Amino acid sequence: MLTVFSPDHIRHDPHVEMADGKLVPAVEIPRRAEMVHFAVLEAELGEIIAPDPLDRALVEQVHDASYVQFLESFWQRWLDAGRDPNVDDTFPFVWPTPGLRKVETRHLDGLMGRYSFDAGTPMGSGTWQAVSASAATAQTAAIKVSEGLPHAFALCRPPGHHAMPDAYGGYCFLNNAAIAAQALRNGGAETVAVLDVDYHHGNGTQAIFYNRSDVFFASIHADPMDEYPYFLGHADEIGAGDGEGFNLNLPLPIGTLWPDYANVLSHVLAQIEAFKPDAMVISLGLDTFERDPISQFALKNDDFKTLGAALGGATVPTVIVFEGGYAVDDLAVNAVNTLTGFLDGH
Ligand code: OKP
Ligand code: ZN
Repeated sequence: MLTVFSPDHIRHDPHVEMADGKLVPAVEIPRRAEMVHFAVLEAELGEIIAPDPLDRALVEQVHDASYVQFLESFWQRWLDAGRDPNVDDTFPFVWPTPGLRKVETRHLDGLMGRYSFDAGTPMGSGTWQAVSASAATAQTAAIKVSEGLPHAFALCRPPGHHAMPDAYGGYCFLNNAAIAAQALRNGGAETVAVLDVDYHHGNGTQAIFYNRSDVFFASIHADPMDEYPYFLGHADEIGAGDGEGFNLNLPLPIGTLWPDYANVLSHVLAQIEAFKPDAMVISLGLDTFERDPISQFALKNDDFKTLGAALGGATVPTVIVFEGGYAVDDLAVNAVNTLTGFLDGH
């Protein structure tokens, strides 16, 4: 399997994040991608290439141009505002929640709130370089699949599935999976299915495609009544307008083990097959693992082989996009198990 990877991910190097109501050591760290990169090399899964430059017009098909501009210009604005140039991590703290206005303020604190939805997502001096490389990774993998490859692995970091049309959050800035799906559409696929198997609901991907019937979004995740992102990902969200019936959420309880997960997965895969997509994007989070430090499902190392084989059973051109997974010492084995399982099933 072709892997697309950029070493520029290290430019996003957070040290702390907001969790459990206080600042704690960051978990979305460069070592995550390094572990998966090393594993793909060791397992000799195939060629590893660097991404082509990011296509801004493609990004603006799934994100607001003003939001992308904010991300790109953030660090210069931080410096222009006279703020500490040596700080590793910056955080928003005020948001235009319903009833307040999404004003494009002159003040940076207003702008940071305008373009984010949580305080759990540190941004620093090199974040844009890493984020644009991550999005370019998804774009390049999708173009390779459009050009005829049966599958490709976009080793993205930072992840993307929480990123909204105009807001960052959940360690995500640009929505890599949505960019891959849109690139597949532009490359000739009339219909694309996005299957999100990250432990957390992919609220950003859902929001981006919620009113569209050309992209079917399906997600299996921890019940948002009990887990981040709380305010999206519930089972009654089925799409709207033209998109009604093209959004499927399968929330599962905390503690879910592989047998229950597998049942729901085969149901979702049948729904996707009925949609008859021309291409597929898999948002691959490895945080369903039993020892993930921020998650509470209980898949074991070997379960990822079975997961991969089930995902590979859908013989449609597929882009696999790396999302979450924070048990860094197990990321290598879980990634390789999933990818080799996928190849066996394909
Ligand atoms: C990103 B991805 C844990 C705080 C959790 C947000 C989690 C974002 C997950 N106490 N903060 O979907 O893996
Ligand atoms: Zn996750």
